[in-house]
Amino acid sequence: MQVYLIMGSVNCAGKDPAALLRDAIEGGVTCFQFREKGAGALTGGAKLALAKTLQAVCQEHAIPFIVNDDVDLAIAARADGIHVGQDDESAAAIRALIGPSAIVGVSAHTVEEARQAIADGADYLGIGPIYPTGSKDDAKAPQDTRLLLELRAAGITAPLVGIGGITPDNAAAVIAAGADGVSVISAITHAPSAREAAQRLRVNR
Ligand code: 3NM
Repeated sequence: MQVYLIMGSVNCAGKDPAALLRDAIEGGVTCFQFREKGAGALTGGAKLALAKTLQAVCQEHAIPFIVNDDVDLAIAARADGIHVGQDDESAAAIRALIGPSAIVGVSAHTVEEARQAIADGADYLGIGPIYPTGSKDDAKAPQDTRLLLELRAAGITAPLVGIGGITPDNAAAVIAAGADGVSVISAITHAPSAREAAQRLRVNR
């Protein structure tokens, strides 16, 4: 999860999601999360069809395909994993549904939430928003790298992925604060070249 791309059709601004994903992986994306949310998001069969298309691209390149929130979709598509927030079921409950070998990621906003998610068996934690983001309507206040530093100072060794407003220019600060990887939507999906943006994230982190 060094360079972790999150994307759904609404993030692609008219570009073909599969082509964008392929470009980004060729640039250096190491993990993908399908997050089909927001105004105009696909539902039902169309959502499953896009999931399968993007999963095939991930499989061609041997990177994990992770589904955001939707446990039924993750099971139906046989995804490699699922990422959930604090309002969803616990990592333990999700793992019981999706299977023992699945990757389970949890968003955490405090040290307590992080400890609980790890106790529940989360494989990694998403920490954010680090910087202001325009990609999530209900994002919390940005906290810069403060929580990453706090988590590491508290002795938490679980894999941490920073999220929110991360770009090739600030990715190194996120890693320096203790993150194992950077997770982005717009830095790649809105870039003139997804491949170049992914390359720069990979090199600069
Ligand atoms: N989750 P961008 S911030 C999906 O804080 C998501 O948990 C966040 O998009 C969190 O890279 C966010 O364009 C959006 O800022 C990240």
